[in-house]
Amino acid sequence: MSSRFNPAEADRRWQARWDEAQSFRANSESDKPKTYVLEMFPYPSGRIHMGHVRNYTMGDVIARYRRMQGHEVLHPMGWDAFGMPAENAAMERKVHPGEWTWANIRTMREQLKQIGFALDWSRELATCDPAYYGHEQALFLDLFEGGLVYRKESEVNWDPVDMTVLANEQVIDGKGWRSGAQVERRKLAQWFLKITDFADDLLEGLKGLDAWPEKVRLMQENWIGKSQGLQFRFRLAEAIGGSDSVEVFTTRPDTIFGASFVAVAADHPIAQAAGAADSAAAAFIAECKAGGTSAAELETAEKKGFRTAVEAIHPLNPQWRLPVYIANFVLMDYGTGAIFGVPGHDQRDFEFARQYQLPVRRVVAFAPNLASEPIGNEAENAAGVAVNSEFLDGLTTEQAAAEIIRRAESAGWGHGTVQYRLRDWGVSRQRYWGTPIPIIHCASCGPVPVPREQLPVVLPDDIDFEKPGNPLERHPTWKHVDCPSCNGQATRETDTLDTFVDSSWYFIRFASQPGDKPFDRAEAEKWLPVAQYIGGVEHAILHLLYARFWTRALQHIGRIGMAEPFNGLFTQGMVTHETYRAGDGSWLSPGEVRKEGDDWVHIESGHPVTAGRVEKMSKSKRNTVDPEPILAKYGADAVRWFMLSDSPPERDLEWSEASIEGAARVVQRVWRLATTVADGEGDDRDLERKVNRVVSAVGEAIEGLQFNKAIAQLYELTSAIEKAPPSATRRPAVKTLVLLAAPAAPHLAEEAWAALGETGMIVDARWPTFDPALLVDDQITLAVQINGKLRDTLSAPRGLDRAAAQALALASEKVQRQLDGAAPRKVIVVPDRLVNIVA
Ligand code: ANZ
Ligand code: ZN
Repeated sequence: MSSRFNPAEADRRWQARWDEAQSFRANSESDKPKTYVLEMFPYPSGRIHMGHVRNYTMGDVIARYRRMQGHEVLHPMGWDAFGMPAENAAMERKVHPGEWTWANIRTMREQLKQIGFALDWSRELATCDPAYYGHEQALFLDLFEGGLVYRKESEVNWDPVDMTVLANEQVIDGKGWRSGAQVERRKLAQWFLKITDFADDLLEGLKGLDAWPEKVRLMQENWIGKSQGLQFRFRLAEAIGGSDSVEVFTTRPDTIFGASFVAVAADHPIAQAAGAADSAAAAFIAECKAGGTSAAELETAEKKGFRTAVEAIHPLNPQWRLPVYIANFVLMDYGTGAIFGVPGHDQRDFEFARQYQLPVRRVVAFAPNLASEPIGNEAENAAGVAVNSEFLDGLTTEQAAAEIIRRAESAGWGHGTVQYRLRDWGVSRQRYWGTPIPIIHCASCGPVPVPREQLPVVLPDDIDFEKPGNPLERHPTWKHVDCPSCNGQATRETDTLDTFVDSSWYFIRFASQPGDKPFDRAEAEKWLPVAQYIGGVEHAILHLLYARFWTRALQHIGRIGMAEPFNGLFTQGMVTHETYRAGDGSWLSPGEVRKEGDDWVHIESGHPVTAGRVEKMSKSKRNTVDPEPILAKYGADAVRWFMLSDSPPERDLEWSEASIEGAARVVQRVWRLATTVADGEGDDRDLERKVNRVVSAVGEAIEGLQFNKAIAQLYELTSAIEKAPPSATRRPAVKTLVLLAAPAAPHLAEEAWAALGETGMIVDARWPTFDPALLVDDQITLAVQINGKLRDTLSAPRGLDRAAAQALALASEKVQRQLDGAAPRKVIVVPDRLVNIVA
């Protein structure tokens, strides 16, 4: 028996054994309880990074733990394989996006396999595979037929150099993130999914997701952004462009007596009419259109407006006239695209009023007697009581709002409404590397779905990235087809689907993958919802919301019987590393620097290096550590162990080679125990109790996703066994230790299991059980107080009688020092808990 565990050899051997035995193949027909464990599938960017390793190790521990508990576990892996980086690579390196992507998948698959994850590779999928995206096209058509897909002109961020639409996040300071060109707003016909139909349901559903982080639920809630308010009309003193009134939406009807102006969005019909009549108005509208469309951008931009010639009439006082502006901070697609401005109580309106010398009136105060307090340097948006507001005076903000809504409804000038910030999901992308939208445009028939038997609509391979824009659009033949409906000449839709569509249903396809349809409902429902989903918090909003929507949409059209796809969600922290900079400010990688004494130097040049903040590993700061050489040096189990041990999983984990070395040493210690444990005589009750407690604690920690605590328990048990004298208890204790370590360090566990003479693989062994009765400790902690103040804590045997407890407490050095020779007046004993000395 070799004295050292040799991961390089053992890892490969056990991975091959699991493969041969198909240990992790999930059987949908099994009658065991089913558990679906899923980590967010990776984008095949090139190589596995430490973030992946951490994420997948956590999921793997749960999967292996449940398996040992006798569950049938589905733990699949695949590739979120469409998207921009592949096209960028194509442009920069002249390699086909598909070739680049598949090569990355091959590399990363091999890397993942080296870590020994308990994955069902037979279910592997890649979203760029026609065998996947063809089914996605079918689902798109199902939703289309179900009335959940529509086409509409909408404003987009247009990059005139790259000739493409940019997402809001790709617009930086009004410029395209790649080209640096000034972004324009353009109207483009695009496909939308009706996520807003489900806005309230998506919001309500959050309440039931109690195994989700509170912060993620809150982020989704804010994103959906439900506001209760009032929608009402201002009559206009004179008509403009055929309208004699303007409809506004407000969440603060209580402030109606504080109105100083009315403002409409640049795209509002009233603005358009003003622009048609007045070139200065038209110029202002054009100015509004330059720059991004994101709400954040509008929020921070300088508030600007153009005063039109029309005036609005206050609904509660016909003598009261308000100027009507076109304003850059009013959005066309929120509410009604028009507002009334209350500078005293809304910051945007406040800034606007400052700019254009409009009145700033107080209509809300903390208390009625503060009615004449002027508004200071900022709007006061907090609730309070209405002041300077006629019949509303003295009512709370909530009461005043209700009163205005009541009056508006009874007088017929407005009605209470609910608004959502959530917009329908625009899924059209003017890109090549995505799922082609399965629609054909015909001049006489309009948009026609591609007939099902013609699916998948496959991307053409012969494309060129020499010119900017969408290669599908300029491909010589691909888009030219006959109309399925009238046989006339028609063209394919050349937009592809947002890659978030690909990730909105992959978890269903993992659960069931028939060849002839996206999934089999009955089979999918055997696995779903996912019991535990793990991924980065950067997906807290979009991906998770889209996946929840997609599942609801499928439920709506009768394709699946559930609304929520992910029962438990966990968002793990990041893997971080110190950053290093050379004298010229350029970033240096950890491999290029060395510590000399207290200073860092550049290995090659010997120049001094500045060590900077500990930050998320990223290519741009060059502070990444490639998992592969680390795996080669220390083996999979040490890396897995480290990933779990050093921080709570929701917190950042700072990379440290010293910790990896520590983990590698524990692996060897467990190995040594397994290979050298000698049988002794007699039972070791202490060790028995320790083992029992650790079994309970490790299970509890894994269930609570507190992996670092589970690992800490394993450390403790290892030490306890090492220190224990020879007995008949040691060998079973080692066996239990190995079982408990199996989810975290599976290769070591298999090897040790065999060394202990067990037959069969540990992956097929059962998780140890514990005796709750033995959890009760024989030692208790006794608190000792003097006059009610804690002075000492003492360890004492359970069940000590009062006299003995009193004696023990009085013998305490700290107590004696406090009493300073004085005799206690009285001693109160609460058995097994407390001794209070009255001095
Ligand atoms: C008057 C008012 C007074 C407002 C006040 C706020 C404070 P939330 O709560 O986010 O839904 N608003 C309405 N439609 C808008 C649009 N299309 N573009 C920009 N702003 C718009 O925001 C609702 C509030 O945002 C509305 O309530 C309206 O301003 C403004 F003390 O009306 B409020
Ligand atoms: Zn036609």
